[in-house]
Amino acid sequence: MPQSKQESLRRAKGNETALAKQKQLEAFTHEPHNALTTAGGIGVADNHNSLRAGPRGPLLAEDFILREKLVRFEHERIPERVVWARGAAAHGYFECTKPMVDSTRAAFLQEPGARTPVFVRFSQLAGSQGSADTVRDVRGFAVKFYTGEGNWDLVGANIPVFFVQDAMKFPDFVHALKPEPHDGMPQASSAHDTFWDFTSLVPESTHALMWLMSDHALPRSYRMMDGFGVHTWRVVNARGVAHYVKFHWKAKLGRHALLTTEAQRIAGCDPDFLRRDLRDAIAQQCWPEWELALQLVPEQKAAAFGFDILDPTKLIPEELVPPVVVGRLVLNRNCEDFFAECEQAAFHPGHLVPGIEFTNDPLLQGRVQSYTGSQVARLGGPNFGDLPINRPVCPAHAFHQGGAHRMAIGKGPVSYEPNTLGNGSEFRVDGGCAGFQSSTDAIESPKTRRRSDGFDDHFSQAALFWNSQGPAEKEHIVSAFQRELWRVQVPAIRQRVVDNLAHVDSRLARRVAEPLGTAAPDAKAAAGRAGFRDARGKSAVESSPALGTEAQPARGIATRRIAVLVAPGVEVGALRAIQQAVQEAQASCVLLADRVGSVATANGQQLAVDHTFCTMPSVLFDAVVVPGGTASVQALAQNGQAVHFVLEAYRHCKTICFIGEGVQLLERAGLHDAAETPGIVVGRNEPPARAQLALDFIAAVACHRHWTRPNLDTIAA
Ligand code: HDE
Repeated sequence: MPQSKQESLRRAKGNETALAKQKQLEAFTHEPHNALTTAGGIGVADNHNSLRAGPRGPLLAEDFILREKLVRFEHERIPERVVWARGAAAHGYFECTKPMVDSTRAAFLQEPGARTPVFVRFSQLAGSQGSADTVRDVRGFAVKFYTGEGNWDLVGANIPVFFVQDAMKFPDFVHALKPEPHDGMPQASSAHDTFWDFTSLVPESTHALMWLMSDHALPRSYRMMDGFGVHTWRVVNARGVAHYVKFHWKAKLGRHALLTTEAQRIAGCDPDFLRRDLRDAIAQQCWPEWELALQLVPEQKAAAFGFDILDPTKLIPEELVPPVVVGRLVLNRNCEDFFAECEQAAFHPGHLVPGIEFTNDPLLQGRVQSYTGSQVARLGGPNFGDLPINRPVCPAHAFHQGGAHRMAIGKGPVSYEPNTLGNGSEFRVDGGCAGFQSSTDAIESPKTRRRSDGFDDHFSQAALFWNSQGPAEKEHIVSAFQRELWRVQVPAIRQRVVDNLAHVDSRLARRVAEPLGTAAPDAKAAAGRAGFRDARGKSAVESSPALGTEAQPARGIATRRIAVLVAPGVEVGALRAIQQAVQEAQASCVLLADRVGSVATANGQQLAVDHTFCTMPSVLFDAVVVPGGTASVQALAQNGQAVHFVLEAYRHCKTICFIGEGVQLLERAGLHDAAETPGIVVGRNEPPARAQLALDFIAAVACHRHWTRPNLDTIAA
């Protein structure tokens, strides 16, 4: 194919985001022209000038068109969610792949191939709606299944455990996490005194804190994180046989994380990084996908674990109960109206379908009480279930009546049950499988505010988590604790955190303590803790690879973004081979120069430039290519931003490919010995070497990061 044609193809395909945006705009502009009206449909003759008494006179009170416009404008905002306020959402479907007849009578899990529409909202726990996406935080993972038996909401998170065991402590936890009330700071951050004050006094939070300080709290993409139902739920089959169950979402693209410094810089240069990533991937038809896997535990076997299965600060190691994949979740449609869909979506752990039930987890039971109140406050009344995004796909016949913003228009005089006037009673008295029925558990216990003894061990699973991390992940955890605690002003709080960590691992506690100016923790405190113990006190699991991110197999490079640094005189031979390989692998190359437009290649053709180094720094990319061409490389070497780009990508352990003379940029950056370093791919421009170079590059990018790079702390970036 001639180069110019290739180039125009690349231009057309390369900037897929712009293309998707353009398509969207075209769709709007092709809609039939609608004349402007008021909300009541009255035509607006002039939308530029208010009605006034003479050209210089006061505005007239009779201008109902102006009044309507201003009143609607004043009321555009609704309260944001108390927690998980910042989010992004998409539509898709859930497909059952394994019939679960033996475990649950939920209709959507009976037939392989059966599809259920879903709406998924990802979110940040701590930040306000206008905060940045990439802060260190737990991510919400809320899925609304619009099943034929009504809506089921699985309102989970990207970590499998929570910070508190009892609903009574949730408001305290959130108050401690959110900005301090006297000065409203800090936004979207746990690095402050009140958070660590509270959590250091509540040791049950230790396990979740380990997750929060780990790579799981800085996902590279919503598409590259797992999800969890967190609580133990219960599934019940048609014969009434129940199993405890933990729900897991397993990301098809694997679990991948950002580095702290990278995430902080992205928060400044693209605060919408995660929501943009989700939207772009769906627009490009690289549909995000997860497997739904269930850990099923027969009720009578739960006692053997050595911890209470109702405790939401505990997980069930996959080594003890392997998850069974029962279906897949695919997101294939972006929201069209962020407010009407993402903001008005009202999730509720109490939206259950027959065959799925609560357990007595005291955090879960509190949630069931709380969510409706939240939705009423946020959405302005009890009729939020009638909003298009919340409506079930099956018919709903409740005898509710009235209330603010009633959307359904009732028929006839009957809004009560039983009745004879409205065609009889709708509710099911037959005990058949159509309606929701709670299992008939016998409850006979004295009232108490005591938790069960199985809730007492706060450290064994935190130790299991620590033992399951790879070397780089452990370093990230140590550094995250240090960074958070450096922001804590009161030394006694720092000391308490360190002392608690000694119960997890004495080396971890010592490492965290070193640069904090606190006393070393008591080494004896952590003695004997490794993994957790079963009911007989024996150590059951020492380490569990499923809890880390490092040990996963590489899963291709689909949707990864690769920066190509160019300047006039760039040699494009081998670059074309890489671009083609990248495109075939469903990833994309973005060409960056010191200005947008185009640059002349070494053979005199024009090469389109997508962005500048200045507006799109290296943190927004997964890997970098520096093509050859003497003049191009010399120009890049003179450009501080280009040199910094390479240094920063190196520091963040990303794959960097230097072609031909491009390698001089490596030397200019002071990385003389780097050619032998993991993830640095150096190749020649000549045709025989090109195909291999492209293959080596793709394989290196698929590793996500090359954590074993030496002396990273000496890199000036
Ligand atoms: Fe929530 N939670 N929560 N929660 N939660 C809300 O509902 C609450 C808990 C979670 O994308 C609120 O509409 C209490 C655990 C997610 O719209 C609110 C308790 C987990 C979302 C509320 C919990 C969650 C919410 C805020 C303790 C991890 C966002 C506004 C008893 C599994 C869903 C709203 C979305 C939303 C209360 C515990 C996850 C305030 C009282 C544990 C992902 O009602």
